[in-house]
Amino acid sequence: MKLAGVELRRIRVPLVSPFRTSFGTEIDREVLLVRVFGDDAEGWGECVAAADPLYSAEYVNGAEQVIRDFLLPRLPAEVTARGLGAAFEPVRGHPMAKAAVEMAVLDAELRLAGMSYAAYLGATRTRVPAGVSVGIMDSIPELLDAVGAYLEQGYARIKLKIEPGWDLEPVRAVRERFGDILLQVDANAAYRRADLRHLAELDPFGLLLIEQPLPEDDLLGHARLARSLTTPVCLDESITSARAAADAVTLGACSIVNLKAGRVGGYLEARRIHDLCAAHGVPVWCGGMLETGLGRAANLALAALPGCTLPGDVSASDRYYTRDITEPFRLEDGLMTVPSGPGLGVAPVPDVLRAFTERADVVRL
Ligand code: OSB
Ligand code: MG
Repeated sequence: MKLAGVELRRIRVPLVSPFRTSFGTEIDREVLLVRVFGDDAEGWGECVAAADPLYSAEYVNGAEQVIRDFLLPRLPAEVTARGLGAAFEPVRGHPMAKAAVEMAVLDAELRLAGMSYAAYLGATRTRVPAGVSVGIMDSIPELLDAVGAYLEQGYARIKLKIEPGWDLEPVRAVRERFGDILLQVDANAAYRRADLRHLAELDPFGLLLIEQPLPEDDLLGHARLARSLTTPVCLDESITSARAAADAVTLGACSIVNLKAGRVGGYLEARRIHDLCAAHGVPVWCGGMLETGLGRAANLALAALPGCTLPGDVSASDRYYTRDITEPFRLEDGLMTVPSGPGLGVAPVPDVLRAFTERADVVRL
């Protein structure tokens, strides 16, 4: 495929309510969209980097600059998604920037081929159960109201964001009120090795997993923690590549893996992690980064792979946005439908996209 240019578009989409994690609060999502185009091809990518470098080192302005100055100049004349790994390899880090370009190229390629992301990745299901990630709230009653509403809507699993000072009490309150639901927690690296005894107090609550309790680079700490907890440890931030995933599993740092394309440089690397985990009997599930409908479409394809045996953070559009930039994704009987059209199977609605756009620049190749 030959590309004529790439549009880098910055949009700002308001969230239905502030999303608070141990690393910060997001009120609206500042998103970088990547649109590649050529004679007969067009494809969309979504960069999951947030405004601030709090989840990981990447942030949206930096990702945009890396794409413009270092990734686009490395695109070969004949572009394929498969070839991008080698083309981008000399640029260290910046997986979210790389993933956004790959997502757009793969969309264009698959649209030309008439094949869906799901079919390309090897999805085996047409609908997947959806979990929901519930932010840190100001009070327990507020949390119980939010969780109750999500359960009523049909979400199959609840994930509570936790941090020191907001962990045992919210988990106990949710268990007491809602009983034997599928429940897990995500600390986004808010604890330290010295918190091992405290985290063990979560064990009696029968959680599905605890996600990323310790810092990204602390695999040894996670291995020690995993040995002393009955709650399974799942890693998110630490899993930066297929090799990191293999190392973490070999070290016993986790027994479950969160799959996120942006964190690992793209959907192709995410699928490698899926395959590797499946081969070792390690359950995986599809994580989320508050994506718009574009990233959601691709995540649903990933979530439909056979090794994704736990519900993902692939919630309906209205969990995040009053108006999504694509036609909204809906939850039906606790399930999300995996797009089946060519490429992502969805595209931005022009009027909505225009309304949310702050600026758009075209880079000619
Ligand atoms: O750690 O999984 C995370 C959102 C932004 C950054 C990191 C995370 C999250 C979520 C929300 O938990 C997942 C979603 O529903 O998109
Ligand atoms: Mg996480």
